[in-house]
This record gives sequence, C-alpha cells and structure tokens, in this order.
Amino acid sequence: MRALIIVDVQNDFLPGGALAVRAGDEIIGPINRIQQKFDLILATQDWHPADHQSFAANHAGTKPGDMVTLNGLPQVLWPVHCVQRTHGAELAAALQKYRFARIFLKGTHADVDSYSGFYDNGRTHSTGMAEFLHQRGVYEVCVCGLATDYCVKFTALDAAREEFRTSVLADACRGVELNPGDVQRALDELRTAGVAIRITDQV
Ligand code: VGL
Ligand code: ZN
Repeated sequence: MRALIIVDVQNDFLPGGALAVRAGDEIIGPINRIQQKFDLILATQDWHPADHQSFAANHAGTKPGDMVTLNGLPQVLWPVHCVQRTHGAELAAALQKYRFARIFLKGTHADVDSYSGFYDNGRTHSTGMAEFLHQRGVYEVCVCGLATDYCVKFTALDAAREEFRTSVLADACRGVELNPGDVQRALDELRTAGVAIRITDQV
C-alpha cells in the first residue's frame, strides 16, 4: 500500500496569502493529476490558534524572519498565517479533495510549532498519522505540497524515521526560501536521510 501525503496546500501559502510561497499555485495541477496513482491520500492543514507563538505579532518588538527561543527550541517568527477557521487556513479551492482519507491538523498548540505532519517540533504531541498509515498497511509514502524547506521537509524526515519508504515529489513542492539556497539544502538533507527525490512523472 502506497500513500500520498499532501502538505499544507492552503490559501495563506499561495500567491496573495499571508505567508505566500512563490509559485505555490503551480503545484496544484501536478498534485491533482498524481492522486490517481495512489491507494490512500492524506492531507495536512496548518491550523493555528490566534495566539500561536510562531507569530511575530505575538512577540513585542519582533518582525517576521526573526529568531526566538520557544520553550527551549529555536523558532523562526512568521507572519500571522493559517489561523483556525479563516479563509487563509482553508485548503486551496482548486485542490481535488474528494479522495482524501483524512486531513491531519497541526500547529494547534499555541506554545510549540509543528512543521511535520507526524509530530510537533518538540516531539511531544503526535497527530496519529504514523499509526493511521501503519494500520492501513502502508509501506511507502510520497510527500508533496508546501513548503519544501519547512513542512514538506520535516514531514518527509519523520516518515523516513518511521521507516516508511519515502519520496519527495520535487515538482509538486515549492519552498519559502527565507535564505537563498534553502530549498536545495532541504533536498540535500532529505537525500542524506534516505529520502528519494523524484518528480511526479516517475511515480
Ligand atoms: C509552514 C512556516 C510556518 C509550512 C507552516 O507549511 O511549510 N511554514 N508554518
Ligand atoms: Zn505555521
């Protein structure tokens, strides 16, 4: 059994959104086309309370891009994004959703960020995604979505760590690139961790 994990294809990460990823909308077509090749399809949704501590607006005297320490973990501060029940937090309208077996919400605890769809950054809360996949006999996962250098990367690293045969579909991802080269570094880090970097035509 092979699963597709579609990470955070939400309005706030698309052009015009609060934390827009350049050309993020270009991945929706490839993601819609590739769904037919998978037995099981999951999605994640970044789903923050308004008081989330990853927002620069919740730390006096800071701006997006600044670094702070949050409960002992280094934390990049972001613009307010993906606040629960707002338009920005909704999955992209053009994303085909009818085959989604489940949507996993993440980033719901105000005091810790959650880039991975499996665990928060402090690894204290599980979303239940690993158990969900194991229970359905999944042995291989392909990860796509936004953003390559954050949530896609950490979701794929956790998948590999959970011993799924893991690929990232490079043409079905786009990155934030807070620093130039972040996407390339993320792909290198993924390869080193045993994650295959593929394109949707190879799946
Ligand atoms: C993400 C930054 C903050 C992502 C989520 O989906 O990659 N990045 N929250
Ligand atoms: Zn977030």
